[in-house]
Amino acid sequence: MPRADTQHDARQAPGLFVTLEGGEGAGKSVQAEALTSRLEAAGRAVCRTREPGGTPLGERLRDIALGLASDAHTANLDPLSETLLFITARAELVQTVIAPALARGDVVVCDRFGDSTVAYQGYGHSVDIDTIRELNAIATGALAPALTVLLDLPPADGLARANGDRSPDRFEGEELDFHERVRAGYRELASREPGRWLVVDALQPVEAVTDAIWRRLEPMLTPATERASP
Ligand code: Z5A
Repeated sequence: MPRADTQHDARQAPGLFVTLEGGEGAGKSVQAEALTSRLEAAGRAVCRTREPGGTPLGERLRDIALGLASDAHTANLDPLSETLLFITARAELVQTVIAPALARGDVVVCDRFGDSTVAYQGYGHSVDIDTIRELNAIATGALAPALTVLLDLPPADGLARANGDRSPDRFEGEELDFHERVRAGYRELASREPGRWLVVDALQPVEAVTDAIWRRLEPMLTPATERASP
């Protein structure tokens, strides 16, 4: 059952909720930054956040889920436990960061959200997808993004980009097959709900990717004068 408090705050709120999804190295962080700049230049207040993370608890859970924590026994979490960690972090992020920002009228730009759990733990690790959807709904008060951008590219290209930046975490160390399942899962999700998703070829240069997102996002921005009126 959705959490009534979050539902009231976030689903009816004046802000705009945008999420970025995709595989490793797809360019989510780079695009989150570029979109934040464009949105601010357009006069919109932006709350930029990420999953897992975005709150002190979320950052600690991130270290555990990604196998970066110093206690080695968390390095081999089973998929259901892993799912519940991401869900816990999401519940707190929505309550303490996303819902208040949407209530203020901000554009929230979130690097990964509930679709990551469906793609990675569901399609990637075979956790039951209906269960994940239900857990997502409970954790978020059934909050759904107005726009979800899938930055799509072959996993080998994304992993090469990501691994160029730092040493691989637990997910980046998975077999290529796993990342192919995640990609196929994302594409299926996007094809089922084209009104919410925008699929962008992430092999394009950074600015071309930003332009493609902006073409879809800009018309969704309500002018400040309209937002201020009763
Ligand atoms: N996970 C999960 O399993 N379940 C869940 O519910 C959630 C998450 C929420 C998060 O780790 C991990 O958690 C993730 C899924 C799992 N798996 N992994 N690994 P993360 O946050 O550390 O990883 P990430 O989200 O994949 O971030 P990333 O690897 O940093 O990728 P990115 O943000 O999409 O890419 P980037 O940092 O913007 O760019 C990477 C590099 O590519 C960088 O050098 C850029 O300069 C370059 N780049 C970016 N765009 C371009 C273009 N267009 N051309 C050329 N080069 C580019």
